[in-house]
Amino acid sequence: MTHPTNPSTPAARLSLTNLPTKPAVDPAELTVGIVHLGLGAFHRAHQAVFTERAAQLSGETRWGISGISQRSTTVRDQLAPQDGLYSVLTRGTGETSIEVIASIREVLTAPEDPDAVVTRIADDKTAVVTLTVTEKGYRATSTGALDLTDPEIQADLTGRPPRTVVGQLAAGLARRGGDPLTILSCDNLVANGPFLQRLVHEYADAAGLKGDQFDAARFPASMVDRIVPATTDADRAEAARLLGVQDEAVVVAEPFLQWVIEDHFAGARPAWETAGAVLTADVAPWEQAKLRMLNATHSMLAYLGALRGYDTIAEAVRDEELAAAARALISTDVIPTLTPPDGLDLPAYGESVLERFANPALKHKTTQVAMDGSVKLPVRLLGTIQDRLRAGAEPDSAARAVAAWMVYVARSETVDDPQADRLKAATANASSPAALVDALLGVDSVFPKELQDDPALRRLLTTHVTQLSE
Ligand code: CS2
Repeated sequence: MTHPTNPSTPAARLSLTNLPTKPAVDPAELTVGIVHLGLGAFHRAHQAVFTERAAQLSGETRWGISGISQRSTTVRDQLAPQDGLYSVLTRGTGETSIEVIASIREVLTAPEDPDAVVTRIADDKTAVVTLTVTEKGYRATSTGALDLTDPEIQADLTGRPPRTVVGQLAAGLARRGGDPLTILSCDNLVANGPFLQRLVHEYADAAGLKGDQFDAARFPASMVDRIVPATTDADRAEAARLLGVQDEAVVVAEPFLQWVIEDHFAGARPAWETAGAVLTADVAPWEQAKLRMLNATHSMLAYLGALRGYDTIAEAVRDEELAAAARALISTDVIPTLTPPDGLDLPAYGESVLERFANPALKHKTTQVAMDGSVKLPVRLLGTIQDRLRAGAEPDSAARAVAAWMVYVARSETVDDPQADRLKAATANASSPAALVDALLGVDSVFPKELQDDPALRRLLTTHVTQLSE
């Protein structure tokens, strides 16, 4: 281990030859059996950790991960000089801990090497592809069909080496000759497995790709949970202090870690249950509870918090009025729409979520959670609103969350959202609360017709937008 003698000398980088603490598995023994699309911080703090623990506990060495960065070369540039090694800095109410993770054994950058990505997916030794590509990475319409108007989808369909996730998966399946593949979505979407299956099949139809591999592939659903804020310079400095070497790829996470996976695999899989994952026949109740309680209140606190000038979610949830708004959303609007999964006490779950948000050691920015609202709201809030309206109830709290998004979109100079241009164009001339509600409710790639036409929802939104604009 090398320690810098002078603060201006950069510390040596974490790598196989510069390992301050031994990872739980010997990286030299691991071979690639998993391809992961979307090598962001979340994957590194979640599935990669479960996979490493499962390898350690089961003794299996075939589940190293080939991680694919979908857009920039940043993560590759961070991980490649470190032989794929990085650390997870766990920040809870107690002491911060750090652990080096070795399960990522290869890093590819899709734009630079699109064919290598397809080859990896097609490889006989790859049994599972996992994905964290965020809501917008799926390129679906609001009704869950493949968006054939998307320019990247159109470009992939011309036959270039694919750049979209759906194109990569379809090309990989078409080229594959070995055992059938399991494709496991780990994004915050409703029924993420079947959702992805439909997109891949629609893409294959449009591209004229066929073969047994498409029918034999399995797309289990899964619910993932861990709060992973963007890494800051302060986190990198703390990791360097704790490790004694520089880790450019460190990720920060809360102690909480959960994965519920539908037990619906085409072939072999890592023994993730040994690492605490729950394999079950039905993920839907878990996923609904998590999306509608955790992610919905997260988004609500992000918008209401940002409007009040709070920098982090922890600050927002410490504001009594905002905490009360989140509690009202959970108890009045969300819980009545849920079927509790096995043994889950929903009110207690709701409280535990707010407690996690309040973790002061996590500097999770309201603006980070506020991103991509046009694709998050439908999943997190609009289903709840629809269910409550159908039951004859007035979803006042959920409408407040949507109204907060509307005011946030109108007030922000630039909106970080795949539909930013559309949203900004819609709101450009909205000079009153009612006009703002009309303008955004009219965006049919966000709101289904049933909600656009609902007078009660329009009224609730207008009341809240008026209050929030004052
Ligand atoms: C957050 C999620 O950024 C967001 O929109 O709501 O990333 C959230 O932190 C995770 O889903 C927690 O599991």
